[in-house]
Amino acid sequence: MALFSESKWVWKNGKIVPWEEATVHLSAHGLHYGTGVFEGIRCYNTVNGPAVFRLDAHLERMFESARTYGLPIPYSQEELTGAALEVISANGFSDCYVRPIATYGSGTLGVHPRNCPVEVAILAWPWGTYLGAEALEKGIQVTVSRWKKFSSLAMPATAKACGQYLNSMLAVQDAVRRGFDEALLVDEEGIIAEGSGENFFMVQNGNVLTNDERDHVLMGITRDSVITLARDLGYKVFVGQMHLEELEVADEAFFTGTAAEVTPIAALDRKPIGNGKPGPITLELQRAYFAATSGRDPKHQGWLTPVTAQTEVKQAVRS
Ligand code: PPE
Repeated sequence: MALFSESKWVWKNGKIVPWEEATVHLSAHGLHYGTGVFEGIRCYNTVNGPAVFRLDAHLERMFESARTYGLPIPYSQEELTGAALEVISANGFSDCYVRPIATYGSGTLGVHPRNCPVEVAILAWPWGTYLGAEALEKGIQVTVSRWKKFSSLAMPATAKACGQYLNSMLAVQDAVRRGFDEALLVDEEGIIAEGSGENFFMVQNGNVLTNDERDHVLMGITRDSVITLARDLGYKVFVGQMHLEELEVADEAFFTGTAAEVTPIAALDRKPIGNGKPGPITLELQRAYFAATSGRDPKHQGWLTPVTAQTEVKQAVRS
């Protein structure tokens, strides 16, 4: 559950402001047309204190999403790094979710965003398990969405842009209405794309399978971390197209995402995957992921940016 009530401070256009003052006008372009890009990042209370997981990769993707949409972010990546750390420490959080957003504000309406200022903000708030308390342990109930994943020829799925989430929203709302936890979106040919807010993996004959941008997915940073960890553990990871009929005979399946972390999928449209319990390889990868996020994996310390590094970053930006 998202706990906004515990968040007191927001970084907005270069300053830390009280939560109540972090507002935009109802005429904002981003509100009318979904014109904006954002990120979702987690800060973990690691064995060495609070640290942000893969902050650089997330901010790099945010700048790439902005370039795709021609949205100029008037800050450098170093400045946003400092800002993210600042908003976490201003709120006194150790475990939290961090949400940078850059969106067109109020200037004119009409689809072309001319004369609209770019508003940049970073929010932080405590956010527990994305898909419910038992999701990580027992796995979730997934349905194949009636809503198709949009093609990257229509909107680049590799960009994390606000308006693109209407497709995800239709899919997850429909899934929940029908009694499932999450939707799996496929393209118009029935090829698997991703969840409403997660990348998708299967395990078959001891091998790990996932897809990539050719199948209209966001190139998830958790996906990338899990591929690396799977290879560290000696698994073969195959990246390519995945069809629903392959999932029928898969031994295991799981979702990955910053919010969802590594969530086992128990069943697809009520048909159990494997024996209907989280599979051993899924659980091993989940443990490896949490070892990395908690600072217990010596090999991947580089994925963690300590929140205490904040002052150094701010000094570096100023000089
Ligand atoms: N696909 C989609 C469509 C997606 O939204 C996410 C993240 C991913 C894949 C996984 O990406 P990554 O977080 O880099 O591993 N979804 C974010 C937003 C969830 C939300 O409800 O908001 C997230 O997990 O933070």
